[in-house]
Amino acid sequence: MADARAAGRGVVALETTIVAHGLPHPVNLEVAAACEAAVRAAGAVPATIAVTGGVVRVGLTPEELADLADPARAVAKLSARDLGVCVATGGDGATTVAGTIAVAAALGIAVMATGGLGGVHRGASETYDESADLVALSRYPVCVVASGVKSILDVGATLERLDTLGVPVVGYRTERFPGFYRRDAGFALEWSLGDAPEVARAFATHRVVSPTGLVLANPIAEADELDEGLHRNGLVAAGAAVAREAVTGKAVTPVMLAAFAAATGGASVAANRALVIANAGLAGEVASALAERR
Ligand code: PSU
Ligand code: MN
Repeated sequence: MADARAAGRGVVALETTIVAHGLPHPVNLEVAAACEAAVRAAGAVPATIAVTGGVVRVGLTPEELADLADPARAVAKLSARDLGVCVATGGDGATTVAGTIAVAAALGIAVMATGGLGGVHRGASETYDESADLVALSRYPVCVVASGVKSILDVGATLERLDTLGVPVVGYRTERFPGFYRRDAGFALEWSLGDAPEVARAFATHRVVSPTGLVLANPIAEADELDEGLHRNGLVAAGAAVAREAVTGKAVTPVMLAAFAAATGGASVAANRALVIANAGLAGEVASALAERR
């Protein structure tokens, strides 16, 4: 990564919770490699982040990535608050968006890519379940490219929280907030930008006037969208799985994603794969545009 900087190239942080906990094996490993390739194709350098043997790693070898992707390893899911203890105890773990941008910010990496952000869960007024991704975005000055928030969430409440937290939400070539597996979650956006240099300009100014990150909302390509009926079935199945398995905390999102995949015959996995690779490519373009400004 230091080499990339010296060469004036942009760097994109990539998370690993989607690899270890979000996608089934072996698609997860293939997607991790494809995301790195998409960043490189955009002229930037991928920095896939995880903790292995108590060391925060920025950039993983193919063997290390394969290890993280191996379901038998069942590595920890690391949010920003977990990093210190995981390192101190010599543990292994995959970083969420929150964990990844905490590390990225510490190293001066300005851009990251994910699939769908975490957010406010349905029923959060009872459970208080709101992803730490939101608070992390309010703390770390990183531009996060995502296809909106996961559609299993309370999207409206999540957008309200991002407003409160001072995190700008900007559509990429869209004025509608994306719905993860679908292009439109049913909410209008105030801001939309049309290319990576424009995003880089916006984020460069934002960083001067605000301590927060920025969400660049990139909708899934039309050809990759999940069928509307399948999406509805997936939502019902995901909600039912959480109730049936009585999961709480970190386990909620992985259980919902797995139930969604089962209910859609794997179609949600194909959509997730397509959108996260596209987001990595766009993040690479934004990182390259930011590097060009320096
Ligand atoms: N995007 C995906 N799949 C995922 C995630 C994002 O397409 O699995 C992960 C990210 O790491 C995100 C996490 O930070 O899900 C959210 O988990 P939680 O709701 O527990 O905060
Ligand atoms: Mn949660």
